[in-house]
Amino acid sequence: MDDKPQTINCKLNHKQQMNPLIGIIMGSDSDLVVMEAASAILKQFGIPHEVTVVSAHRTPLRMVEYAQKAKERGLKVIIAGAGGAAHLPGMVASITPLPVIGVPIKSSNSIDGWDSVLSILQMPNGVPVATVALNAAKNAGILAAEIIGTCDDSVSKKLSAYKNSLNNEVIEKVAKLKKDGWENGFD
Ligand code: RP5
Repeated sequence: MDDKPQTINCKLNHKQQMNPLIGIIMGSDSDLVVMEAASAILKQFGIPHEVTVVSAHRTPLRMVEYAQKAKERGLKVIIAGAGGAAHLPGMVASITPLPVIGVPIKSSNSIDGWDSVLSILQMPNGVPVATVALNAAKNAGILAAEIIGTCDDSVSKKLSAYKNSLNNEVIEKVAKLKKDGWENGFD
């Protein structure tokens, strides 16, 4: 038996870098107010993506078609947001081999948001959904970018720069706090 580790080359070619790599879907256009944060951060990282509405309950056949065709259309990751009885991320994950990131949304039919969180989080063994915090579409976008970054150095470098900027923001606040004292706040 050959126990040499296999080389996996997943570098994206130019055409792949131009087409949408990430699909952002949501159960209703009323979710857009939350989900647009995923698109905004992906734009910041220069990652092509698409945004559309796919409802597990109102358009089940569209959901199946979207999930079945996602990989062959060149998508690498799906971000799926839904509120209330939030079945979209899990159902899409049950069909596609792509990683699915779920965004629980506190929506008009949510009791308190826990309904959406648990509907997306508590998946059975074999069908994972990477669930972010309630309404945390920005984090879903960052996680999707990190997955793309495993194959694309330029994206990975942008993520490192982004994390450095988060670090620097805190260090600046620490210096300001030390200089001005905590009683004056951070403004
Ligand atoms: C869910 O129902 C959607 O994801 C949305 O969060 C919620 C409410 O949808 P609308 O009634 O606003 O269309 O399926």
